[in-house]
Amino acid sequence: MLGIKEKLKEKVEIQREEVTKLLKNYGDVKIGDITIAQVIGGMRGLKVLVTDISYLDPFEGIRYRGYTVDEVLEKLPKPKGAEMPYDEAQFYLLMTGDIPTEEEVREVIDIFKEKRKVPNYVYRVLDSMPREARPDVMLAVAVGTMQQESVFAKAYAENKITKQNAWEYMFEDVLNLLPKIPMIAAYIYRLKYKNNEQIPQNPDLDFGGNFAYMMGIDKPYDDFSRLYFILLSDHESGNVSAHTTHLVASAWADAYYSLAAGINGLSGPLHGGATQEALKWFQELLKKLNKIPTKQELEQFCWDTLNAGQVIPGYGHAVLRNKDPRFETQLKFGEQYLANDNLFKLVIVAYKIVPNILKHYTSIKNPWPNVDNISGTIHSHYGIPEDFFSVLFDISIAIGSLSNILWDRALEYPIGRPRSVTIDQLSKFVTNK
Ligand code: NMX
Ligand code: MLT
Repeated sequence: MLGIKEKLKEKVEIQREEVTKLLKNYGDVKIGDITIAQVIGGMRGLKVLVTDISYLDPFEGIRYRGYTVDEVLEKLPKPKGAEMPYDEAQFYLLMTGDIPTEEEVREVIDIFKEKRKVPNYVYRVLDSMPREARPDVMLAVAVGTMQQESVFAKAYAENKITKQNAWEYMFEDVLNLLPKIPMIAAYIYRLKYKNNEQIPQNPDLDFGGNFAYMMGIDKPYDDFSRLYFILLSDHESGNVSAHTTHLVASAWADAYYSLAAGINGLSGPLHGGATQEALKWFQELLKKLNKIPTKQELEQFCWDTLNAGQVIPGYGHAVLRNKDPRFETQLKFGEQYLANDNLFKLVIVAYKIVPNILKHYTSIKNPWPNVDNISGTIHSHYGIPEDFFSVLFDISIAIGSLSNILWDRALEYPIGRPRSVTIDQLSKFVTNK
């Protein structure tokens, strides 16, 4: 068996040749045009990023390295007795493009276990932060604090890095950093919400299983953790958090700086924060009526939200134009384990009604529930407070974003640097047409 590093070496060589060929022979070929609406509209629809980690088809949904969500869940190896695959297997898939064998995933599990011990100074920094600090801020601080561990930064300072070998140092950083993220997240959870009563790691457990164990939450939360970390690991690297991580790394910042930036990028209510907002919206509705609403009551609540000039959180998407398979997969999990949960019942009722309300607005391009619509309900079912939700999303994006920046270095992508225009220039451009 080839180890993950040797396998990557082989694949990097092949992809480098492909990129060189494309640049050399077809560098001038146009793959699209830019409109003023796209320039003003957050680059919506513009294909200006390149990644093989995942691809988002607007109608079919996400494919990780070519595999649909269902295929990934079916094909990746699972821990004994578990319903969901190893997150380590998803990492292997995103990194190499191959579904790992049991032996191949075992190598990653062993590396992750060996590297998951968090330096003590990180805990000291976290302990000294105000208890009011948001948990995702604490996670970003913890990751930033560990920057001094970066093998890439050290090698750069010693003039050891070349364009060709940069990815190997990045690889070391990625393997050192990723396994620590769920450990730190669970520590923050217990510190903030469980009176700092920490649960030591269980060396027998995998990435997702050990996270659930350290959180102190019983089965099937281990399987939900594994599932959630897979589902949100990447979305064609174009979402704010993944894109931020990539952009920061493009200036040859190391994995620690880059991921800390991505964690901050996830926080906004239109992105990772939407999980919290969606749950709040459902809770408010339930509190107001004290029962599952009728169709009319739910419709009225939607109109009240929209007429107040607010978005209905958990619906819509910047790219997807159909139902999100990541929503559907969590729905299936909910049907199995949350059938008696009132909030979950509300998610199902809303699924049938809210899209029809949103369809009244022709400007809304996707009226369907997105991934964040349901995750908060499941997190809260397991007792997790709302402001911790983005930390859970952060653990997921770490898997995809770190795979991405490894490949960015491997394929020698340059620093990201788009050009800008002024409004005046745009106006003149139109007048001169
Ligand atoms: N409720 C009300 N209005 C909406 C919604 C919604 N759920 N979704 C889109 N719109 C509005 C949007 O604000 C825009 O209004 P205006 O023309 O006045 O500026 C119009 O519909 C067109 O927006 P779209 O082109 O359909 O969506 P866009 O790509 O701009 O934004 C989101 C995508 C996801 C930011 C947007 O759908 C939204 O704000 N949804 C609610 C928040 C949310 O659930 N975010 C989570 C996204 C997933 N994630 O994991 O990050
Ligand atoms: C995500 O997975 O981060 C969200 O669906 C947002 C996006 O892809 O734009």
